[in-house]
Amino acid sequence: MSADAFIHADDIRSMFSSAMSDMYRAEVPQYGTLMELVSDINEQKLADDASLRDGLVRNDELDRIDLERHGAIRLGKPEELFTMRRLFAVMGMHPVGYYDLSVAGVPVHSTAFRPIDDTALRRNPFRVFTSLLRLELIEDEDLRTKAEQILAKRDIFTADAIKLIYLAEKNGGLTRIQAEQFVTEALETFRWHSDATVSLETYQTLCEAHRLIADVVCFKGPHINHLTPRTLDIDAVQRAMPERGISPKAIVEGPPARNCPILLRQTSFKALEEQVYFVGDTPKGTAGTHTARFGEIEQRGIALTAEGRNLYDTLLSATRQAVQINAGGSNARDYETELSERFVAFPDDYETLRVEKLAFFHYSATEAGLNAASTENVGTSVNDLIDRGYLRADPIIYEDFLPVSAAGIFQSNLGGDAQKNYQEHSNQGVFEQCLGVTVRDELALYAERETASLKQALDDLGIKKNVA
Ligand code: OOG
Ligand code: NI
Repeated sequence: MSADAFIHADDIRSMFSSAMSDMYRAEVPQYGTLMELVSDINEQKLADDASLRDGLVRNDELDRIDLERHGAIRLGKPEELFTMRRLFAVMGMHPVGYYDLSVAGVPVHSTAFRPIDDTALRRNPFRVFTSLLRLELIEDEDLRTKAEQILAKRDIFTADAIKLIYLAEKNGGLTRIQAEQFVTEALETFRWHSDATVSLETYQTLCEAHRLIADVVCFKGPHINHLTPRTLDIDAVQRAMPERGISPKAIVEGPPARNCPILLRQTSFKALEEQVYFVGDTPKGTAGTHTARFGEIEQRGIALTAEGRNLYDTLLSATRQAVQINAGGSNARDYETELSERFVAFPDDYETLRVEKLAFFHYSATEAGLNAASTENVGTSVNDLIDRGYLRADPIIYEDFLPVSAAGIFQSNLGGDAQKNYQEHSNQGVFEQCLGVTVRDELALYAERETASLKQALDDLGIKKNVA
């Protein structure tokens, strides 16, 4: 079969992300309400802020805003992660970054499956934050063995999904008909199942060890637990949520509101208490409930260099040490004030972020630059070319996640007394063994994109310069 009979992986990802969104909208009605709110506020923001709109158009980002979302799943065993990696690869999504959440009392480690190159990100940046349960963190040995036995019995992929993954790997792609079938089969893995695989009693015992453990172990598959649209104004959405019957968590995770948004700001809300039938004495099972699925929104800003990220981490941890949010969130305003005050130390204009190498930029030659370069030697200094308006630097958007924010999202949705401290920490090596490959380093990916854009821009201006 010739390669051109294959549908592009980016198109399979778009089909999948849209099918997932439809499924989640049907399963979790508040997700639909949230999507409408986000879309209304994005429209308003674009109408009010011409420079934001121009920037998005220039970066080819405007069209992707409405498509844009991320989801999250939690897996139970190494083979699941291994096959999930192969399933996402069919859609051009690859593991980027390693997140250790055990430090925040959540017994998982994670990666984000996402597209990697500029073109793929522009087409559809759909990502899935994927966590693997760390059973070794269950202290009670009997309970750990029991959880392992329960998980050993389940198979989260359909036989046809596995066949199509093999086919895509063997042939180097899927035809449209195969891709459609693949999307249908893959979706089955992410669906909610109201029949638990265990009794109510086992569920409760696992919940006592950690609610997250119960969420992963007791069900037939890794139900998608949220789908997050990207908003252009998270504070406006947070304020408007109660009017539409949604009550968000007390604080927005991540950096404070700024003129130049950095990294990622997120907030979430509890969406649903599910009816669950536990294995029991009646044919239908013992009825009970489980809260698994929630809603989340996010606002994305510029990706930071290692230096910028260090500054972010330092300021955030100082804030968190100064103000600890209490259970009811009644001191949320104190936290926000502290956060804004600390972040005064983080430059808030793009030119300073660029010159101080705190953030990543996409370079391009301007019309004026191309005109000048056709008649004169424009020089080789990047800063000089920027000052003369011959080169433009636009923010590269952060495509990844933040471990402290992720822990906050996990905790607010697990509820109550889930906070625990685990002795064991980060274990990227074991995670990668389960995955079957090493994860990509997100900072290296941003740096490559910046360097490639600068090289292209300088080439366009007729400048041969080693920018490596
Ligand atoms: C994942 C929580 C993390 C984010 O956006 O940081 C996350 C989960 O609850 O499974 O989705
Ligand atoms: Ni999320």
